[in-house]
Amino acid sequence: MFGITPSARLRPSPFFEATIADGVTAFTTYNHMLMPTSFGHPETEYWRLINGVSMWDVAVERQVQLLGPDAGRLAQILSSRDLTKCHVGQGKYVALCNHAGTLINDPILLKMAEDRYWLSIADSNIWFWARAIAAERKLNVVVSEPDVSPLAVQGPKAGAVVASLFGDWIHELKYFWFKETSVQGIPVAVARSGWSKQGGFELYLLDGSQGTKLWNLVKEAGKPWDIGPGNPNVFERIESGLLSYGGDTDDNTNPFEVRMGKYVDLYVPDDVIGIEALRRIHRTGPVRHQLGVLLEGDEPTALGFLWHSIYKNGVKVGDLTNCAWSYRLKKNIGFALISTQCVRGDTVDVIKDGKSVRGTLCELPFI
Ligand code: THG
Repeated sequence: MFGITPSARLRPSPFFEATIADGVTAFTTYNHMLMPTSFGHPETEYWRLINGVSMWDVAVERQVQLLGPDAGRLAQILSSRDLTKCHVGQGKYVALCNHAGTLINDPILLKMAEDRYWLSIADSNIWFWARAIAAERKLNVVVSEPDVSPLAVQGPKAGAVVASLFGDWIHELKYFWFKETSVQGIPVAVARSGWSKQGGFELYLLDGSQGTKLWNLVKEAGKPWDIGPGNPNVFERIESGLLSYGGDTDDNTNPFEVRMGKYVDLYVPDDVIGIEALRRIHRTGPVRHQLGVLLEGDEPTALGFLWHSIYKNGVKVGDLTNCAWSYRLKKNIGFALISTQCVRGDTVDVIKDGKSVRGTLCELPFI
């Protein structure tokens, strides 16, 4: 179709060569990197994740490292979730908000040491943000990007594959916890996490020169379970109700609107960015919320992943922020970011190119 011009602005993934060798057919951009989005067989890739095991280059989930005596303070100032009980070796899903309480990223925070944290970020520039806040608050902390690149192994058979490489102790890891170790001389942090609800692990490669080696080790170890390449799977994530920052959010979305209220601790100190706004929004109640939409029709639609307006009784009430064919429900499904006046069970119309598709609102997740 067309090529991509290499430049210093586009950081290569350590797994890039390996994914090319394995037949990647499409990429998206994320954090100034390329992420594989297809290996040419979307339905096979989906069922492999649901029934087997799939491996994904998610090096685009880049790490923002906070290092120094004030690293913990900065992590808390940036995050509206209480981190006082976060242990070394533990990860937590957190909401980063700006001063208006608007969501600006939804990373996994990893506490590497008392004075060292990583934010494993979604698609927005948090190095700028963290450095600016650290400087303004006069904190003793260095913000940088370490040489770290996650490789996800997801699906019901992921545990068997990862255990065959690292040992049975990986089954004892609790959700979002991790351990630093190595395999055949490749340093990695093994975490129980990943952007699917099928279970699995993320191997954070700690030496970018060994990407092809790690990819091929996992590929080889996974052969008995029929492992294959995949990517954060849009069909599964919509069925499972997983949020995509920047896909399902706009410049005005707060955590309460997108089911992240449980990660906002209103009692955190007043110096946490956005907490005063979040307390106010919590008091008055958000104006939108996130629901599922089950669309009429038994054929995959071409609604795609751009936002489409949602109407009820001829009045615009919200947006469809994604839409995909569910192979398990045999329906088109998507997320609505919609007025809190609209509730589960309501009938709505999604409008695209002047054509209207009927849908019913439901709670998330679908499955
Ligand atoms: N892995 C790593 N980094 C990441 C992602 C990842 N950074 C960006 C992006 N993904 C962060 N976003 C999410 C969104 C949802 C979840 C994880 C990362 C998730 N949510 C579960 C849910 O909503 O049901 C569980 C949340 C919980 O129990 O706390 O897993 O994938 N390294």
